[in-house]
Amino acid sequence: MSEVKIVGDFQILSAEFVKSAVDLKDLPEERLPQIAFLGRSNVGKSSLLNALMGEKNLVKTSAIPGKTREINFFKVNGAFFLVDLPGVGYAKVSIKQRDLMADSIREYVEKAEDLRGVVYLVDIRHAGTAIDILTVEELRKTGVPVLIVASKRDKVNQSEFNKNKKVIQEKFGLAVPPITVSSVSKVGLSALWFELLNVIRE
Ligand SMILES: Nc1nc2c(ncn2[C@@H]2O[C@H](COP(=O)(O)OP(=O)(O)O)[C@@H](O)[C@H]2O)c(=O)[nH]1
Ligand SMILES: [Mg+2]
Repeated sequence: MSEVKIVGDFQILSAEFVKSAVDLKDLPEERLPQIAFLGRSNVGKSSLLNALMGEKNLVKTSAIPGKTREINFFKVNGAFFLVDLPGVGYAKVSIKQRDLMADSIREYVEKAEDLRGVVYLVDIRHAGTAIDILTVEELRKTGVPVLIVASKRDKVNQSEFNKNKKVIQEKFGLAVPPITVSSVSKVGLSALWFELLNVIRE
C-alpha cells in the first residue's frame, strides 16, 4: 500500500483504521491531533471520511441508521486522527438538550485532550433541523471549535443549493456560507481538507 492518493490538493500517503473506543479509557495511546466528525445518523459522516481519505470501505457506511456506539479512529499520514463519532439524536422520544449527544460523545468532546475541532455535518436538503441546532449549541458550549459542513450536495439542484446554504448560514450564525461537500461527486473535499489542515496545524 505505497500508492499516493490525491484528494483535492491533499496527498494521502497512508490511511488506516486504528481502533474503536467506547469511552475515554480506550482512546489511542499515540498523542496526535484529532478531528472528529459528528451529525445525525445517516447524514453522511462515514462516507465523507472515506472520500476524504480516498478510500471506499475503510469506514463502514450503512443505509440503515446506525446503532453503533463506538468512536472510530483513523490515522492519516501517520500525523493525525480523523474520528468517526456515533450519530446524534437518534431514536430519542423527546428533544431534551442533555440527551442529544450520547454520554460517550459528550465525554469525548469535553475531555479528549488531543481533540482540535469538530466537523458538524448538516444534510443540505434539511438545512439544519431542531436537533442539529441544539446539538451545535451544546457543542459550542464545550469550547471546542466547530466547523459546520453541509453534506450531500449532489442531492439538491442549484436553486435549492443556493437557498439552503443561506438558511444554514443564518441558522448557525456563520460568518460565511458553509463548505458544502458530496461524497458521491467529490465536490468540496479540497476546501474541507484546507480547513482541516489549518485546524491541525494550529
Ligand atoms: N447521494 C449521496 N448519498 C450519500 C452521500 N453521503 C452519504 N450518502 C449515503 O447516505 C447514507 C448514509 O451515509 P453514511 O456515510 O453511512 O452516514 P452516517 O450515518 O452519517 O455515517 C448511505 O446510504 C450513503 O451512501 C452523498 O454525498 N451523496
Ligand atoms: Mg456512520
